[in-house]
Amino acid sequence: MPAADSKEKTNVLKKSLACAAALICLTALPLSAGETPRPNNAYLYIGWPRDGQVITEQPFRVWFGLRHFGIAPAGIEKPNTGHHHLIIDAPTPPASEEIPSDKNHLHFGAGQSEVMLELPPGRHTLQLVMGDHDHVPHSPPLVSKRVTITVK
Ligand SMILES: [Cu+2]
Repeated sequence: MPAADSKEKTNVLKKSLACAAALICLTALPLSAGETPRPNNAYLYIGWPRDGQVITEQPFRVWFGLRHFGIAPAGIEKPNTGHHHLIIDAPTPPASEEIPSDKNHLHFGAGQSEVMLELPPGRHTLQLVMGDHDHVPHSPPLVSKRVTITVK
């Protein structure tokens, strides 16, 4: 049985090496988020419209839901706070960079938690991202589920 025994030892060694390599890879990854921490139980969501909602009246109200986290105006550095960004018809912005400001990336730097929107007819996506005092997502990023709506 010595052959089987040594094969087993080799397998164990291979597994340990794989674990060590994985750990090194994880620690060698560049920062994938901003520098501002946030609690793990913080939760961001779009209260309305719901995913699949058909919008028949414009403008329509979009409201932002936030749990276990606070709102502070842009420029104010306070632990466990940030301000909302609404991403319209665009992918989730990079986690380590300042969120762009354009018609697809709306900033609510005064601490607003809702907005009246008017969009052209068709399908649209909405997603919320919290940003810190510098408009950079927190670590890890606090992002809502993306909802798809149809504007008639
Ligand atoms: Cu911002």
